[in-house]
Amino acid sequence: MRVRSTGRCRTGRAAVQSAVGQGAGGGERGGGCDDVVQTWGTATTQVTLPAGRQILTLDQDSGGWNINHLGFTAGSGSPQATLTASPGSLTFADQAVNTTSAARTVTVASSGTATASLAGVTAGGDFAQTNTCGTTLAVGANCTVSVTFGPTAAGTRTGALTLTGNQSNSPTTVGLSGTGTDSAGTNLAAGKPTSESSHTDVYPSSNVTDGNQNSYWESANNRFSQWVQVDLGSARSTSRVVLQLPAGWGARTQTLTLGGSTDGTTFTTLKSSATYTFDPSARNTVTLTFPASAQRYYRVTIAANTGWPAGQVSEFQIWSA
Ligand SMILES: [Ca+2]
Repeated sequence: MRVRSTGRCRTGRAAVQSAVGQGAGGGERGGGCDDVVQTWGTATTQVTLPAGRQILTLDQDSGGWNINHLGFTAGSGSPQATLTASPGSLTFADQAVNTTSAARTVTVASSGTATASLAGVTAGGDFAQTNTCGTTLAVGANCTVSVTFGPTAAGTRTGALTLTGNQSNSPTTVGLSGTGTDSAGTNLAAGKPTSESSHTDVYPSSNVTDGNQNSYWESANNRFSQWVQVDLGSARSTSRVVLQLPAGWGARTQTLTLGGSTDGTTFTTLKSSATYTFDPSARNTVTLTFPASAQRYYRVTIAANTGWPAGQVSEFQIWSA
């Protein structure tokens, strides 16, 4: 800025000065200082202003000062839009498959130094959204996004809320996750520890609770009968067990029994020995139902297999209902 003295006729100082020199504006004579050549002083300083409207106050030390020109130039950091979403991630409560949760709210704040222009707000995966954001968000303004979770399948479901626009941190994202639960209950065996009478090669019993239909347990070959079991950790009442083999395998039958135990030693027969067909047309899935019974250990004992000389199970599901 340039300042001119009208009072005591000397080169001025501004409260924000950082450097004062004889200015390019040259000298002149002014009122009250007839005998003194007044001198333009050019004070240049640099301050960083926070976002929003600011008030600049010039403080004279004595006398009076005229301001001939006050100029502003953009600093090295030009105004930028920034969006801040809170919370930064959302985890929904368990939700039955094909139902929709109550909405959870994400607050989006325009926290930069320029107005944010929104090009799109989307929720991916099994999530949906509505919002109050409009197409622009002034500095300091907020809007809300309401997110719902509608799992289309059981298990962990993930997605993201994505806001695209001119903000420097575009896309602004919020991680979304939730667990879809089967409308017919919960697979209590998922991820639970297992044990076995034997296994061959790289096919341990842990494969039967890993949630992957393609990974399987296979017992030692040519040594029937063989068993595989799941430990639920505590006695849980169930009435349905689902056994699977990899969906692409050829059809076969296995002759098996299902036992339950509360101590891992004494087993009660839940399903007597019978021959079950694993058929790729039915996704190689066999369902065993039995009167509800509270057991901690569930064991399948296989006495015969027409497809391979060993017991084979890829998923051992124990359903709560
Ligand atoms: Ca598996």
